Amino acid sequence: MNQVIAVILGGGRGTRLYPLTKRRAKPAVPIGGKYRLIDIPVSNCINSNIQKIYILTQFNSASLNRHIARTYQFSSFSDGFCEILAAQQTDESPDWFQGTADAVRQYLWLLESSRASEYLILSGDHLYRMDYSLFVQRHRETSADVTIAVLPCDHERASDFGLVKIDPAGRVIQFTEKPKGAELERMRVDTTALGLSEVEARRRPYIASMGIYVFRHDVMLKLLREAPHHTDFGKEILPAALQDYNVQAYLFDDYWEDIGTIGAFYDANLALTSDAPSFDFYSPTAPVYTRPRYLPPSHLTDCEVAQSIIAEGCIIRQARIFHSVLGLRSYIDAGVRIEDSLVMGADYYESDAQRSEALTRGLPPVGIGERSVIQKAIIDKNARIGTDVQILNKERPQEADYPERGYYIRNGIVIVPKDSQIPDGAVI
Ligand code: ADQ
Ligand code: ADP
Repeated sequence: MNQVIAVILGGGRGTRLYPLTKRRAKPAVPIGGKYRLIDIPVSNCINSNIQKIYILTQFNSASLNRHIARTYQFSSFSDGFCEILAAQQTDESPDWFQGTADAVRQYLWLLESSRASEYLILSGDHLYRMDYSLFVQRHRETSADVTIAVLPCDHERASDFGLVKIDPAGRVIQFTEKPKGAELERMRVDTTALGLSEVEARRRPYIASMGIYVFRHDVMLKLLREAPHHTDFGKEILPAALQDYNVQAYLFDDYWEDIGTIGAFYDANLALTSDAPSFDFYSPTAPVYTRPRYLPPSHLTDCEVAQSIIAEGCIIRQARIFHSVLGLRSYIDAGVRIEDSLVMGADYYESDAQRSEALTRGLPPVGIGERSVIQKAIIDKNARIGTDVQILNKERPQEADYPERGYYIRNGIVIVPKDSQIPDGAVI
């Protein structure tokens, strides 16, 4: 695995996760109470013995740089690294990354000088645990030029993905990016060939690309250089490669979720709280790494908590918390009720003096004020929610933007962005 370089596509403008991406790059979006999205693919790499990692991002935020620099340091006796490559203006490319392939192309000059045998192209917004060494091994065993990780998929979600058809030897013979209508129907296959039971194969009759690929070094350089107008792997590079190259499929049939939209992100976070979650952070063999912090354990007084995850450093007083994830340093005051929500916590603690000073300026302290009720919401870091606030999405719009009032609504979920404030008594 020492010959493999991982390139994580950290995100375009992050519009589908807005407003969580208002002040940070997508890979820095917090997940699971204490991690960040980027920790998932980076941890998978480390657990697969891949220690040469680049993260491509459109937007170079302070929180992402700090997180990567403080978390992923390899010993000076190893040749491992984890570096961010942000879109930048150069003489040859004065523009932003135009798409996934273009992002990689703009850094080809750097990749080319490496002595990698393969590139592992990964997405920054997927939740899954995968041993990439098996993926690379399969790529080598089949003498592939490109290998695409795939999984069986149902009809409902099929048109969100790149779909493939494969021959009995596992070679990809057709690739169509997000087909609809008749074109989608044409991509239907018999997935019993992949080992699915008759019943399962009827439920999941498509083979979807997971958007992660292994490329042979020279093949990737060729594909990206020969067609400079091809800006996207799924739309252009892969369909075009089928003709001249040995493109193989690698079947991964385990939990995998694309969490690039607010709805999927919210569902994946809350799914962590279930009795038997499909994905969890408790693996004895493949841990998810994140920045070590010296936080005290959480302190709960007289609370009622069920089906929830509570990160370190929280202070929670006489609150009722159900089916929710509370992040680092969450401060929850007496009489609060939180249901079906994701509260990301805070980057810092306020001292008593800072809290009273905030109050004299008419600003609620960081955290959730007394007697407030929060339902089906995402409260981003350092938010200041006053007392007797009700976040219930009363009017039930699915989408709305109220930046001046301190919130947005996406998929019916109320989102209070980082550092925002909701005044005492507000009803949403
Ligand atoms: P999508 O996820 O829709 O489909 P895309 O939006 O291109 O593809 O994103 C892929 C990854 O690249 C994401 O992590 C995204 O954040 C990142 N990305 C997008 N634009 C970028 C840019 N300009 N610079 C840096 N990073 C960028 C893809 C495939 C499908 C496949 C699905 C599976 O195209 O074939 O089925 O992934 O989720
Ligand atoms: P985490 O990884 O814990 O989410 P971050 O690295 O994003 O945290 O941010 C924590 C940062 O918050 C610290 O590095 C520190 O610079 C900053 N910080 C600490 N105290 C304050 C404060 N009172 N006001 C604003 N920022 C603060």
